[in-house]
Amino acid sequence: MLLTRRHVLKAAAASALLPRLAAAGPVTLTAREARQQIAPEGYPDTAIWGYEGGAPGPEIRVAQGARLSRRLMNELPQPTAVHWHGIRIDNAMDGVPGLTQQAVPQGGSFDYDFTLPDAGTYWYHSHNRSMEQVARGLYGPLIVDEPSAPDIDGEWVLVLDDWRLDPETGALAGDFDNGHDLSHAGRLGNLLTVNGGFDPAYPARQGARLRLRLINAANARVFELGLDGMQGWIVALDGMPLEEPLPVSGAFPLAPAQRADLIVDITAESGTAASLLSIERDGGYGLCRFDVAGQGARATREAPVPLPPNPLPVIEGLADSPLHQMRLEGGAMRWLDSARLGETELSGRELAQLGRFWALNGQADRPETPFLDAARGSLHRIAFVNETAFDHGMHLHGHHFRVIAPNGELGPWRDTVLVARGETRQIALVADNPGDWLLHCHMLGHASSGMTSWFRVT
Ligand SMILES: [Cu+2]
Repeated sequence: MLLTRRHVLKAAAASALLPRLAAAGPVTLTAREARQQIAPEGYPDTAIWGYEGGAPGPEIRVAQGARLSRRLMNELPQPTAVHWHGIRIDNAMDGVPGLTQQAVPQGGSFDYDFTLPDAGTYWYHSHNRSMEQVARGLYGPLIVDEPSAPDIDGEWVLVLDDWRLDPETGALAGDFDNGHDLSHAGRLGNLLTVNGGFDPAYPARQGARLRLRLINAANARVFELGLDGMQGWIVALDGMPLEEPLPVSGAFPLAPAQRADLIVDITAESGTAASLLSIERDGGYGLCRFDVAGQGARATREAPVPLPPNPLPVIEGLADSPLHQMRLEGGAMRWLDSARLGETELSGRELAQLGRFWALNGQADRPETPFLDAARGSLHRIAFVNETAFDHGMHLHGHHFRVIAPNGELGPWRDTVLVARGETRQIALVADNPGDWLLHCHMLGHASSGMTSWFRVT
């Protein structure tokens, strides 16, 4: 083709437009390798994988009801995908490779675009080889603001994690799928962090009322949390407001993937520190601290009012709803006799050689047919029967559910329920979000070695 002056002019005009088009393009979320000071100052830094090169990745904050749009760019040496944990999301945006999308190859991209129906504290994380990719740092906070904010003086998003580091080199231990971790409690770290660092400090005033948004991003650790130098209330769990704020007294658990929103009043005096504590058998360890300088409000305040409720479904006729049992089986000390892998029944020994240590209802991988095939809008009870010697945090995608208390009353809305060893926990689920949804243990090594199933809503 001959280039005419008209063609040249058109090309020039197009190139002049390019910078503007690029600037107006989608907001990216790049998953890439980076280095970060995870261990205390004086120790070497650590090679991580992070969104925008940070662990946690950038805080994404949107208004309730708004759309979120992000182009995932994969600069990792592995395929990846992003799951938006706790969001009652359009199924195609849920980020589960092999179920809702293909994993994004190295150098590839994927456009996520969805609305956020509920206010609250959520998070995003890798859902491909998650036991490795989340341990390497691929997670970040996702905050959805209420139309009217609670009466507070400040707010901190606190992402909790534990890391398994070599103290000499700062390197992350690379044994992500070692059989001992998989068959026991999962990968537990030797360094506890908040927002990707050791014992970070935040400023505060005595008497200040703060909102703390706690997110457990650890692979397997159930944090037992306590407060020192502040008194507070739990006002939301897994993003969803409690009907009445629950005063914090003593320790409260936060299982992997769970969130808790606290409203706290700083009681520590100016010149001292208040702390978020990890309660262990031999005492409490500070996870992060609030250096108190100066005085805020003097008067003791009344308990906070509940956060505005989210548009969750109504649960009626629970006693008449079908009850589905899911047995949690296997692991160390209760080794599987046998379980199915695909259509094949294998012995526990054969499964262990294949890195499978757990099963859900006798199936040691995600089955062909769904655990539950629900009509849209129908109400179901699921009983998680934990026959193992370990705790498991069971997570449903695309939905929140209500925990059913032993006395039959409906408890808080959650997306992840901790089922202690030997315990049975029932939940009530309104299956109102169409699609194929994962149901799995959020101890990520357990999920990859047998504890993954799914349900369908049509
Ligand atoms: Cu588990």
